[in-house]
Amino acid sequence: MATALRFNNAALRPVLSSVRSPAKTIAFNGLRCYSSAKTQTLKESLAEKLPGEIEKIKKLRNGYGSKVVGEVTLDQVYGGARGIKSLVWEGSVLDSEEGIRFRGKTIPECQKLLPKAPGGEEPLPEGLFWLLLTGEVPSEQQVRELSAEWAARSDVPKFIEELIDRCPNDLHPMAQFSLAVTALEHESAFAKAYAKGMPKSEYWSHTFEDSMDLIAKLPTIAARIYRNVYKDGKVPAVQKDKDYAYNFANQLGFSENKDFIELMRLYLTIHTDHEGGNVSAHTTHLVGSALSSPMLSLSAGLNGLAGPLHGLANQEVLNWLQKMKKQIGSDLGDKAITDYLWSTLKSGQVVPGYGHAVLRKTDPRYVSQREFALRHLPDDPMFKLVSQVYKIAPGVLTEHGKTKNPFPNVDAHSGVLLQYYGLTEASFYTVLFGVSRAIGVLPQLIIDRAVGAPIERPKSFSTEAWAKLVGATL
Ligand code: CMX
Repeated sequence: MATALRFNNAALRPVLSSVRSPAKTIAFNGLRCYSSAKTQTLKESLAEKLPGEIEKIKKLRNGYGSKVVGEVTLDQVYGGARGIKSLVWEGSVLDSEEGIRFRGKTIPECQKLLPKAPGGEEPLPEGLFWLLLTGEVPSEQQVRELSAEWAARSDVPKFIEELIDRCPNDLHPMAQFSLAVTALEHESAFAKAYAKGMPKSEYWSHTFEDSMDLIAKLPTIAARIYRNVYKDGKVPAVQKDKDYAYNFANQLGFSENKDFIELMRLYLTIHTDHEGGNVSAHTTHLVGSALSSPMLSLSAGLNGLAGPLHGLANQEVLNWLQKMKKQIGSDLGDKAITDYLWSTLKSGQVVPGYGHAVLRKTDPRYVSQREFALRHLPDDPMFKLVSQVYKIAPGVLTEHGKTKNPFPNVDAHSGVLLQYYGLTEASFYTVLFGVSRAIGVLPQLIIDRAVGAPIERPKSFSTEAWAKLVGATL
C-alpha cells in the first residue's frame, strides 16, 4: 500500500525532494509524497512531523510569548546558572525526584517498548534515536532499517584513520576522539551546502544527513582509538547485517560475549540524553546555534563531556574504586568503606559518581545498570564493593553536608560493568559515553535547524555592573 505524506508547511516543501532513503526512491509531488515501500524511513517520519512541530511552537509563542516563566537571583547568576529556565530541549526532561524521561517515557518503559535485537533483552540505541527525534516508538522493521543505514554509512575517511594512528598513545582517548570528530568536518554536507548558499528550509535536511553519518562513523573511530592505544591496532570491519551496538562491541574486540553486547545496547541507550542544560548537550546546542556543522558542534560537546565533573567521572569512579580496594582489601565492612569515603572528602576531592546538579534521588540510569549487574554479575567483587558504597556513601555525604544530592549518578556504576567483561581501560570509558551522547544531542540539533532556532546570546555583566543592578555598593 502506498504511504501518503502530507506537508502543510511551505518552508519545508523544497527540502522534501532531498529526502532520500537507501531502500527506495521517493517521488514528491506538491504537498504529497508517495513511497512504494511499507515502512516509513526515519527521515520521512521526521519530515512528516516537522510542520506540526513548527506550528506548535508558533502557536505557543504567538499566544504566550510575553508570559513570565521565572525569576533569576544573583546567586543563580554566580552559581553556574543552576535552575535558570532558558533552554528548549524536546527529547527529554529531567525531574529532580524521578529522573529522566525520554519523550515522556522512563528508562524501564523504554526498556519494555523499544525494539530489541533478535533474542536480545535490552533496547537498541537505534530505537531511542528514533524516539528522541520523532517522539514515536519505532517498529522493529524501522529499527532494523536504521541499523542497516548506520552500518552503510560507517566508513571512515582514510585521512582520519591516519590522523588517529599518528596520535601518541598517551594522548587521552577523549582528545583523540574529539580531534577525529572535528576532522570529519571535511565530510560535512551542511558546511558544503552552506558555503554554496542554501535556503534556511534546507538546513535541517543537511543536518540530518551529517548527524546520521556522524553517528554511523563514531564506533569505528572509537574502536580504532581503543585498538591503537590498548591492543593490536586492528579494527574489524562493520558487519552490515548487524545492529549498532553489536558492531561496536565487535570492533572493540568483545563480540564473543553476548552479555557484553547486551550491556553495550543498554549502555548506549541510557547515556544518550539528559535534557539540555548539561555541559555536553548545552555545548553542542550552543555551538550549533552559530550554524557550525554537526561535526564541529558535537566535538565541542565531547570536549565538555571529557571534564571530570561531567562524563570523565565514569573513568574517575573505577580508578577510585580500585584504589579503595587496594587499600581495604577484602574487608568490605561498613567501617572500612566509611573511613575511605571520609579520607576522600577530607583530602578535598569529590566522591566521583555521586551528586548531581539537578537530580535529588538515585539516578534511574544507575538503577538500570545495578539491575543488569544483579542479573549478570551478582558475585563480582567489584560489584559488591559498588553496592557497599551505595549503602554507605549517601549517609557520609549527608553528614559531610555540602552536596545537595548524596545519591549516585550514572557514572557510579558503568565502569564496574565494563571491567567485569574485560574492558578494563578506564581512560577509554568516556569515549563510550561520547558515542552514546551523540545519539542524544544530535536529534536536538536537527530540530533546532528545522524550527529556525536563533544564535544563542545571553547577557553578561561585570561584577561592578551586577552590583549596580542590584543596588549594592562594593
Ligand atoms: N563529593 C564531594 N563533594 C560534593 C559532591 C561529591 N560527590 N557533589 C557535590 N559536592 C560539593 C560540591 O563540590 C560543592 O562544594 P563547594 O561548595 O565547595 O563548591 C557542594 O557540594 C555543592 O554542590 P552541589 O550543588 O550539590 O552540586 P553541583 O551542582 O555544583 O555539582 C556535580 C554537581 C555532579 C558536578 C557534583 O555533584 C560532583 O562534583 N560530583 C562528583 C563528580 C561526578 O560524579 N560527576 C558526574 C555527574 C554526572 C555526569 O555529568 O556524567
